[in-house]
Amino acid sequence: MNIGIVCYPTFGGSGVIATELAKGLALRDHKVHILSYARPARLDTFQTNIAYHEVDLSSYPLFEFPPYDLALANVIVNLIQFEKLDVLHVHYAIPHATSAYLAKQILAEKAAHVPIITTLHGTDITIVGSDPSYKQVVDFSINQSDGVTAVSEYLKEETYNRFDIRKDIRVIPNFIDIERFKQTKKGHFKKAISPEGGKVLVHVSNFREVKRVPEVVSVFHKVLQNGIEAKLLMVGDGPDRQKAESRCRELGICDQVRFLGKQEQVEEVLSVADLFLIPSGSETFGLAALEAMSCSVQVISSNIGGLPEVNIHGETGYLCDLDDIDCMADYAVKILKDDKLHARMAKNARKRAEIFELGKLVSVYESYYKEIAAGMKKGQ
Ligand code: GMT
Repeated sequence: MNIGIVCYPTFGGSGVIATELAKGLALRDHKVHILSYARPARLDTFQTNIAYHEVDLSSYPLFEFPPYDLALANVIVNLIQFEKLDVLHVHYAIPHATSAYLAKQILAEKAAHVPIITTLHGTDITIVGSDPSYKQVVDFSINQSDGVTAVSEYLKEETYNRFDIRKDIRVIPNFIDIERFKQTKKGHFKKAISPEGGKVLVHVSNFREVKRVPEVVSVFHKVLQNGIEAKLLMVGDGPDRQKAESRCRELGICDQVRFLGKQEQVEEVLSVADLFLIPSGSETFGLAALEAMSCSVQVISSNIGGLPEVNIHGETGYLCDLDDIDCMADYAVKILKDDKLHARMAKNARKRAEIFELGKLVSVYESYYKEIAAGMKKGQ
């Protein structure tokens, strides 16, 4: 098939999933076109069958905010017309589903019909999408898509609860490249981080408020108070980094916390981790948790959103109520103090991650594209 994929280029989960899906489809001989305003972080090497189309925003003195939605719609129209796409798959509803709808209307005049599939990822529904500034448009654009998928059962239900959706939403969970994300021997790195041989705790996110990064530091502080020698690696960057650094200073534990910034090879950091912390206040799936689990790292998370569909309490780690720092620290200590439990949960985490193996879910998306395309042909 000739497939168009629209996504954000940043380190956020939706961009990662869209790019990995593109790579997986390209390996199966589909021709994939990725559309974004910058080269996606995970599109780091040349791959036959993948073309990248940058949406160019020409500036004009009148525009304080150049209309990206229109520029994107324009690129979509060109691609469908000249590259003869069989399907257009947009990741994250805002503004991608709306640009796709606009392109569809323009193309209808030219009698070109291409199925449009929207994958809902998270904050496009739970935070930004539900904001009154966007809600009506998001609602409309989702309903205008030919196929709609959500990355978890939780997100599907939230979408029905928050919007007036008349479409059937298919749950297709996020996935992981288990060959890339696996524990590798990184003894020298572990020694550099923790020369005295203590435990290494890791957090990875884009440091937005929902990620609760200061709380990660608080959980870690309590772990130290329990007499566990440990270091905390904070991977990523974003608006709440200062707050997290301040929390370290307030608690007097700056020497034990390292802020590594954005990392391309997260799997290398995860390979030295003894525990992963993700106390998010909103998480529709928790791709970062899945990446950790695939590297055989146990997860301590909040029990909100889609996290319980990924991290299984008592098996792959533990889940606690939102902001219950004591609970998260107690479970962290429990795992870190018990080698047998630690080893069992590491194995379980990897096993659970294998359920979300990339190849299986690329096949599910392939079938879904065909199903939606066939449905459209029937309806014509
Ligand atoms: O909100 C983010 O962290 C970024 C966002 C995205 O769409 O880029 O992440 C959401 O989608 C990810 C991939 O499907 C999910 O794994 C994350 O749980 C989800 N984030 C939130 O719901 C906060």
